[in-house]
Amino acid sequence: MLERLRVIDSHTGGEPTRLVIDGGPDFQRLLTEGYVGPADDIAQRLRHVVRALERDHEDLRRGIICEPRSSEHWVGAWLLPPVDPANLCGVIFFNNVGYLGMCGHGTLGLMASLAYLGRANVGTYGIETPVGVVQAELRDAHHTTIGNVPSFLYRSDVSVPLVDRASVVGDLAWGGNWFFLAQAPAEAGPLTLANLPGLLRLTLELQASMEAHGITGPQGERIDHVELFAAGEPGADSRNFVLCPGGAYDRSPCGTGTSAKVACLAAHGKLASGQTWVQESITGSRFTASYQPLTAAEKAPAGCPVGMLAVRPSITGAAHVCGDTTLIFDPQDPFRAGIPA
Ligand code: PYC
Repeated sequence: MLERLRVIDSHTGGEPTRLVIDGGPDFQRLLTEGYVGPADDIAQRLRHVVRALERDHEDLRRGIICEPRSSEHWVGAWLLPPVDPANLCGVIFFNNVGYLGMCGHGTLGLMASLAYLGRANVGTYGIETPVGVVQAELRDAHHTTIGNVPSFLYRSDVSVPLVDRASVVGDLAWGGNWFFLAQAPAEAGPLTLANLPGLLRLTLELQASMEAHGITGPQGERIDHVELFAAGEPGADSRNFVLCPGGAYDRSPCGTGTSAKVACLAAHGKLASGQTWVQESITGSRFTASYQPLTAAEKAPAGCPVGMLAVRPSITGAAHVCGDTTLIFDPQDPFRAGIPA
């Protein structure tokens, strides 16, 4: 029998998101079946769903996001019913190689898609993710401000060795995903689309080198995003190039990457609380970011070094719906589960 999934496609500053709104796994069941943790631990319940998806639904993930229905540049998003009815929904983001903790551009795309569907009006909503509940303030049909999960600098002055050229020194930080952040070395050339092959070569080597040298997060987490910085065009504080886990680069300034960036700036004393930071992407699209320190009542996130300032980043950006489609999965289709990598 043909399986059908309705998806809403959007892009956020050029970076695409495919939101699955109908069809696929029974998430109400996956949220409860086999779950033994505390009922009100929303992030843990969504991580439980991620494990079930990894165990039983890899074909669907690959089929939705890989060729021939999509490509490695896309981020997918499963729309879930909320665990806490006070929140608008849950969302689990994925890409060509697996699942993400959070996704900033994807959350902006989610809100534009829900506005398009008439499921969200201007206002502020809780969105449940596997790394915590984020706040999303829909400002109009396209613009949203995200109050992201607490973010922090984990280690600074980390040297990542490269073959045949000087090591790159930078920060390891959490912004809802793990990042290595560094000033782009001069020999990398400019952060421009014309220089993509060189930027991809360098960042892929940095990603592989961290893996080979055991450079990880505090619990051995893979540092799967690499973010290089250079001066921005007028009006932007900085321009970035972000390599994603599956080898694609982010066309947007990367919401979790910009969160990690403001956490590093805060920890280095280079950005005051409430001060804005305009982050430009390699395509020229922009997010406006700022942060607030956690309140005394808020717990520092797991893995945050003792004494390190953890902050709550806000990211504002725009997304546009660009497709409203039904995907078809035919059991007789040899590439039903995508073209194998
Ligand atoms: O915007 O957080 C983000 C993101 C992560 C991977 C691609 N985009």
